[in-house]
Amino acid sequence: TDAAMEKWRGHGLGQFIHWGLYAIPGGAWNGKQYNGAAEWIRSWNGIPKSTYDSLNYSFNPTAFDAKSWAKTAKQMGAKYVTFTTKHHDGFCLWPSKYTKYTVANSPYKKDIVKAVVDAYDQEGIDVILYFSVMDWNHPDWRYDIKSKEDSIAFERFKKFTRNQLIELLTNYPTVKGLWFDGTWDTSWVKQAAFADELETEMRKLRPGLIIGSRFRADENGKRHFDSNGVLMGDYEQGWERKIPSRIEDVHGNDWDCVMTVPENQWGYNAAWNGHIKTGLELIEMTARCVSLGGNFVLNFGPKGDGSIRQEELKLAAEIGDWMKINQ
Ligand code: JFZ
Repeated sequence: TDAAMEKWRGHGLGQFIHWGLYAIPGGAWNGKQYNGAAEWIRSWNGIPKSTYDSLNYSFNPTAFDAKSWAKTAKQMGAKYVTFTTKHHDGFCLWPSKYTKYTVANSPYKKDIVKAVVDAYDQEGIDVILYFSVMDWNHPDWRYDIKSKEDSIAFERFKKFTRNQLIELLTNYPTVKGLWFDGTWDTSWVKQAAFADELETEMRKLRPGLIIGSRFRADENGKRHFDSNGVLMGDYEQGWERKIPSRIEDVHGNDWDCVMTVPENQWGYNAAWNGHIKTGLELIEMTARCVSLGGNFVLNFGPKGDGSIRQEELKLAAEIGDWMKINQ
């Protein structure tokens, strides 16, 4: 892990990509544009599970071209990408053997994760896989364990999670690490011993694997430290849409800051909310993060058809021009 982290530390700028079924409605439902995070639309808009879950039958991104995504990242100067293999809705962009809710059961059929990994590999850009433990589609997911049935279900869910992670690391052996999400609920927080075991298993399978600190979390989703205050995981994932002010704030840990272009939207939303960051602001944020020893990871939310919106392409080009004269 030391050599792997040495490389990771030098990346400076990364790209985040949030892409999944939520990109199809793009923040709108029944003709009403919703101003919140598009990837949460099912939850915020009270869309019935069965209605949302059948979006897989509409997933056919005809403009998806992983090579052009990777070229955009390269042109921007990104040294790594963090890509959503499965967000909270549970839809898998790879043909997982452990659920039917995958790209294999969409009109598109093909393995998106493989296309992304291959294209970025070809550009020499490291790939980190985003994985949400929380899974709104899976019948065994529980926010809390209140009964015997719940605990039996959650035992199955742990196996399912373990199987999917081992599957990802086996199918895509070139990926460098995992960026975790959806671990803040009590059912998962209570699984410390299981997380220890799984971490050992993953590290054995993939020596040098980089595991983000959000693999563990408390109920606020904010803490990823052991009882001695030592960071659990190879880097601190807590810097979300904020940048530390002083070097003391990072307590000597490695960290990355993930950032949205609008206020707080990750998946594609046709209507961006709040202040829309400019190229100059994003360049300044990159410089601030690097000067404090962290990596800055700028989020992109491709459209339902797989294309990247013009505004994001323009920002990538602006940042890229600046990166070119600074490396
Ligand atoms: C999570 C997701 O819910 C969101 O959709 C997006 O993927 C983002 C990158 O991660 O949101 C979080 C998770 C944790 C915190 C804040 C937002 N946190 O620890 O402060």
